[in-house]
Amino acid sequence: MRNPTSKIALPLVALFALVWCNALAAPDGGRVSSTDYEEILQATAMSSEEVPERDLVFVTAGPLTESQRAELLHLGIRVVSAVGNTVHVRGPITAFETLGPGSQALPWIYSVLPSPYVEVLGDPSPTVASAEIVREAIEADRLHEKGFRGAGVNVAILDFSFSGDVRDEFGAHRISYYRLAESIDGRAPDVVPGLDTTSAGDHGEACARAVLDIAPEANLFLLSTGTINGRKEALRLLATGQLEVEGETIGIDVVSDSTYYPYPFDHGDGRGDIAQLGDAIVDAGVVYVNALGNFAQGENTTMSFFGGSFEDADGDGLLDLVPDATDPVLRNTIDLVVDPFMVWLAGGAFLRFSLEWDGWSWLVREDAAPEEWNPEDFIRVQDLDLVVYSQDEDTGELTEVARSDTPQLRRTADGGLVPPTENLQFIIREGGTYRISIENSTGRYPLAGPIERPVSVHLHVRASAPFTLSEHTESGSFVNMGGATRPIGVGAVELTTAGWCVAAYSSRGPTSDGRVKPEIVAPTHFATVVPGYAPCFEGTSASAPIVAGAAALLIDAARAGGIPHTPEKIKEALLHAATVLCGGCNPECSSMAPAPGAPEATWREGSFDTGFGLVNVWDAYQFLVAGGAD
Ligand SMILES: [Ca+2]
Ligand SMILES: [Ca+2]
Repeated sequence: MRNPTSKIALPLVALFALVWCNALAAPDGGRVSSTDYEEILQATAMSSEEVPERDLVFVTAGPLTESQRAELLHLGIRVVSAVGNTVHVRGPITAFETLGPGSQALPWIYSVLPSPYVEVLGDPSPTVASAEIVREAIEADRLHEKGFRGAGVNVAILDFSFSGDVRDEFGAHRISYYRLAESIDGRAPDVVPGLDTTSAGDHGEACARAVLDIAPEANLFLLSTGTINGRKEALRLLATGQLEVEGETIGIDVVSDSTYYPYPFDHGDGRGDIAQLGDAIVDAGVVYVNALGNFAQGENTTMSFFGGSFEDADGDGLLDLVPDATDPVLRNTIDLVVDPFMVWLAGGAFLRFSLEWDGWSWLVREDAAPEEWNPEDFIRVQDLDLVVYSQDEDTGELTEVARSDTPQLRRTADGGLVPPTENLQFIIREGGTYRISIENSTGRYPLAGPIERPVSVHLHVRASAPFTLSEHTESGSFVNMGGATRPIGVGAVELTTAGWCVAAYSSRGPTSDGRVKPEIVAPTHFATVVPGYAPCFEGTSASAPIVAGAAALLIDAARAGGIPHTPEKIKEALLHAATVLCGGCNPECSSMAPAPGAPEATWREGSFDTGFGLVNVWDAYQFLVAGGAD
């Protein structure tokens, strides 16, 4: 089979060479995906007086300037919110016409993300456990018997879909719903009481009920944050350790977060915006519990992950993703088989790819500001592009379906660097075999020359129809908050005939800098009455609130006993007391030691699939009472 990309790559060499010569030149490439662009063109062609509106997220190099805001307004695009380098915008669909493939307009926008919404974590699995079985598994019932049920502990739940059911049922203590009112002029949003009526679903409600399964008397503050900027703002607010609502100050003790945003902010090392905010929240005295993700499975799944360190040894411009394969297509691409029947049944499916590599400025050069870099520093960044093909079932021929080719080796207008990420989302009408390649475009820049290096890549794949990613990777498959240092990253265990075993999909560690993730695992696939999830709630989404509930019980007990209970103490107690699950649940113990330097390594070994083990809140309480003595 011929290599289908060699023809496509050639004309780009010249084009990017010109771009490189002028450091401030506009980027090339369709920042709006071709599927979206077709929709925009169709709307533009309509003579209808009613032009539909569209929300998009622009990723920029730095904070939005006043002149950039004015440029957008001129096009009829309003800024809903701008937080750091993500700008949530809204406008008539026709206003985005200038951002199509090949466009030179608005050069300070280097990426356009089609969906502004934060994702939830959920995926199918086996035996349904009752709330009683879950409480027994983590020994929460023993704390209940001592009268510790989370009374007076304030737990915030970050999500974007609440229905109000939990409040209606649990009236005895405080359960309050809030939403972030994103102001249209880009000001920081206010926290407003009440349900967010713009988002359907009840994922947050299922999380709330899971917290109450463990800590039935905890106060809940359910915070609806539907967009990436809403989420960043919510994290910033929580980094003060409290919420200010209508003049009232509410101190937050625990945060439970089972959401993620399908865009990477670091190389899984906890140094990006989102992870740093997670750390700041813990610094403010709050126990932060986050679901690690459901990306570790490769077969018959809707979320998967591929990662590793790759070179282009055969010199065809594509990273050798399967270095040992002799066939060039098999060596340079990985296959994604999407269930044809399910795509047919749904009349189509979306595929989403998020590629990220180790070219972040802090990983490449820490000793100089980007404006002081020399060409070799830029070479260390590397410019990768993501290309997806469909493969003909009979002939094996590949046809390019979508490409994300943001130029990374370009200084942005404000002297910054373009982050090492490529993002694609598009609709397919047919299932079957798709192939993914990662092009290394670094050599097309004259200043870069032939210098190459192995590149560590992370690729998250998400689809609305089941697929199989044959070359999937478990290691490092967590989502954006997963790399944070101080929060508690939670994996999922399911009840099986062998006991509590790690779920195949539960995202694994370690972090890119070798730290143990998950820190702990908790039951998933347990009974719920929440309509959208009944009869059972699953995924790491369901496990994180169990740990949040456990933390609430510990804080309740610690307060009653006058025991110090900083977030570090609570985390240490939970991790120290967790029940070791060697090999997931395999009786043959083979847990891996954490990398040297990991703080937990001094007192316990952790594995990269189950962390320090299954939550045991009773033993954690004993550990706290004993003053943390080993
Ligand atoms: Ca190659
Ligand atoms: Ca690129």
